[in-house]
Amino acid sequence: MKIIPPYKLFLSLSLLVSTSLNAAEPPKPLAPLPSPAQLAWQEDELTLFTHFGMNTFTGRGTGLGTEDPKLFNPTDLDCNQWVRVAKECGFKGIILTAKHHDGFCLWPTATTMHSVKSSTWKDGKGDVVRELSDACKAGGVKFGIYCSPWDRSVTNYDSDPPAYAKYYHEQLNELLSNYGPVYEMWFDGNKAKVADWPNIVSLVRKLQPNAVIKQGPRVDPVTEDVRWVGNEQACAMLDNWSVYPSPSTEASSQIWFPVECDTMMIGHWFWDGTPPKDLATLLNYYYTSVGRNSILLLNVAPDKRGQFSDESVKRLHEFHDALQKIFGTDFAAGKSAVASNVRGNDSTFAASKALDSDKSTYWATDDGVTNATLEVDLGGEQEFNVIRLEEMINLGQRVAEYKVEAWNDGSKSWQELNHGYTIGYRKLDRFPKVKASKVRLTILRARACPTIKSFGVHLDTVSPAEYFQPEKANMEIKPKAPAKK
Ligand code: FUL
Repeated sequence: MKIIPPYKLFLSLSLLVSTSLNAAEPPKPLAPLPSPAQLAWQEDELTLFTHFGMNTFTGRGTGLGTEDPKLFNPTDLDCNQWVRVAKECGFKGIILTAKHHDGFCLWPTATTMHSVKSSTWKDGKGDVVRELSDACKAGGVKFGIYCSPWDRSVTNYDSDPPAYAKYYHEQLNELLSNYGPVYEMWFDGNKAKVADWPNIVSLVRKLQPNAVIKQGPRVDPVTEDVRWVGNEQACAMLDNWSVYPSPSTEASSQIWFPVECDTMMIGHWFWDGTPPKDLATLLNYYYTSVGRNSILLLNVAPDKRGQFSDESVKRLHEFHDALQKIFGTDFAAGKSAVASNVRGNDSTFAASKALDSDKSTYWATDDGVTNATLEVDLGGEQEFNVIRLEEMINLGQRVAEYKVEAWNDGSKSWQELNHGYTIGYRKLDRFPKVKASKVRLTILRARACPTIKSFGVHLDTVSPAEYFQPEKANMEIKPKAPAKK
């Protein structure tokens, strides 16, 4: 038997002790926090909206409610095509307008005859909600429902709110009981006023406990999970807190209430024969939504056949390929990095953790350290025009102000690329191309010690240069207060 000399035993014991002394506790989560459903929703990043219904056939944006149900007649509905395209192009969910403002129901509801039951499509035996929910299940894409509170097909909407509330309640009951899991219940705020709204929210919670609820009418206190961005151009504010009301207010209590950005790629919500928006516009939507701590809910209106047009499919593929090209290469990945402070000097929270591909690791500072830098050596000069920052939002949203700089070899000084505020799930900062061998992130203010999951450096050669000028890159659309829907 090999005898271990006592000095070796002592050395390995003291090594054990010192490692455990250096093991720092992870930062305590900072309330408010996302629910598991809100977190999963945010991680989807890209989702599709499909406005399909009576308006597809009449060409109206807002139907009257008096349309003849026989007008609804898709010649070749193919929900599997919607799902296939969503999957191929990186969209994780599809939300269908089961009922829009005109009140025509895409499922054979027992509540009204103003539905697919009275149409010529499949001799009144069709069910679009069923076809899409089945296709989503088969294809592994999440299924969401939009059911407009405002309904122009009934006479009691304004005159008898309790009677309408009962009717609407029953419609939701059918939709949320008979079609399997629903990941997002999308309510619209447009002219929405349904008596006893809290009951509607509880019904969704009861029937689909894992769904996120998009806020429709503004009813206090807020009990929904997701709020509207305040415009239809997928443009979130640069300073975008999921903490609501924002920490800059005096609010005594706050909830996790992230922003959702919806916009249209084709059609004015419903199919109207116009061509899809160009690739540069779609990429800009991505930067101003996913790149500003939100998600992109992109409307792709199916045509009168009930399919995405060839042009739409082509554009979605181009969008997907462009994102792969831009974000598939990260010049900071795996490079060496140093931080001004590392939590407990523990390598678990080292600067390098923001440069690995592991989404569960992060750079963190000691408690109370809300001013810190992280410097990355790119290992040689690189050209880039996008910086990507991500916080570990399951521990709460923390950063309130930061700046990003590049090392200028000529002047031997740091040159500011961007001065920003919130980061959240993801922040993408665009600026005209620079060449540099080092980049530095400085956290200037935070609600508690920062937890940075990722710091990426990218080159976008697809978008036109004008989108990297400050006027476009930092464009904001102030929401009309209060947000309408
Ligand atoms: C709005 C509606 O009025 C539009 O028609 C569309 O459905 C959009 C997503 O929400 O409030």
